Amino acid sequence: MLIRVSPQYPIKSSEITSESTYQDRRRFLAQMGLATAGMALAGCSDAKTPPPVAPPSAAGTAATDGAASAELAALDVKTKVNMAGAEKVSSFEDITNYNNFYEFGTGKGEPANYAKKLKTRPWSVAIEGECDAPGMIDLEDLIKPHALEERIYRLRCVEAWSMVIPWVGFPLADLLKRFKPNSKAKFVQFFTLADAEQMPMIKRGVLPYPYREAMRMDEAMHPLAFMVVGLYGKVLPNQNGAPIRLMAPWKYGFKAAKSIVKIKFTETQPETTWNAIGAAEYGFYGNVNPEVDHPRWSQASERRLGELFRKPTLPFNGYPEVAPLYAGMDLRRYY
Ligand SMILES: Nc1nc2c(c(=O)[nH]1)N[C@H]1C(S)=C(S)[C@@H](COP(=O)(O)O)O[C@H]1N2
Ligand SMILES: [Mo]
Repeated sequence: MLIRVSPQYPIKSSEITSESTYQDRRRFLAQMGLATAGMALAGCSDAKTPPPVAPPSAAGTAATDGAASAELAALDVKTKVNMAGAEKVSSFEDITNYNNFYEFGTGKGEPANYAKKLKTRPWSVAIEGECDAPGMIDLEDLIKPHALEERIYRLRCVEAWSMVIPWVGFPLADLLKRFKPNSKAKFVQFFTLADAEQMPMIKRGVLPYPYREAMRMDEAMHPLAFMVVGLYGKVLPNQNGAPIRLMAPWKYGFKAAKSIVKIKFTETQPETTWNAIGAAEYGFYGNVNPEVDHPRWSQASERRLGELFRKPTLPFNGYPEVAPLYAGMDLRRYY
């Protein structure tokens, strides 16, 4: 019942966004081949070292990059909103070659390599828990009713590096409402694919799989919370969490579960992967907060990929409009 092969979601070839317009200023630095560091484990409690301080290498060259992105279908993007001010958008190379996706390896370049063969069609998402419309929904049916938007958001990893990414997707709230969460739905949990046949690190990985994330319902319903199906105007590359992943830009990147296969509404706070393996280092909330350091490194500043100097980290990653969600909460305790 769940598997139905259906056409790609809305695509219009005239809508192709030119990568070059975004990345020309970045290409120079990337092509200098600045030394790769990338040794620190993504928000991983096993890591003994602080996060890397050297600028990353952009593993892709312009040539391979063009080839890779050419295979990705363009999406029919209806509106575009820049929510990163005057900050430069990160290059397609950086966004797609410097990844955390532990199911495919802990090195920053491994997901780009090993996720190539991930099968993202057909795909369906199970809807469970405290809602009046549970069931299994095919990816195309999940996406179809939504007008696709581009949103340029900052992404801040708990490891203290950051990027600016032009995501394509739609508000998470609009999706969740369709499943009619009931009055007991206080949290929503996301489960991601854990297929040992396709994902080399499922059996050997440092994390318990499936990777799980969650938010309070009011956080998930906030207009900034975004369901992502693409970037740079095209279908999401596998290493970035194809075919569908979360983005809550005021939270550390580990909250942004990739390759989602199940959404579950719960009454009590669900377990989340990083929090379960290291609660002192990875809070349930995971809100970006320059005043609450990771036990092994400062969160006061960050390394923006492609830039030479660290920059200060902003409360809620520069999205203060979410602050009312946490009114009256001690953000040092609920980090
Ligand atoms: N399933 C899954 N989702 C995941 C991760 C992961 O290892 N597995 N890593 C998270 C972390 S730590 C970050 S910073 C972001 C990185 O997203 P990006 O590679 O698209 O920039 O994905 C998040 N989502
Ligand atoms: Mo991260």
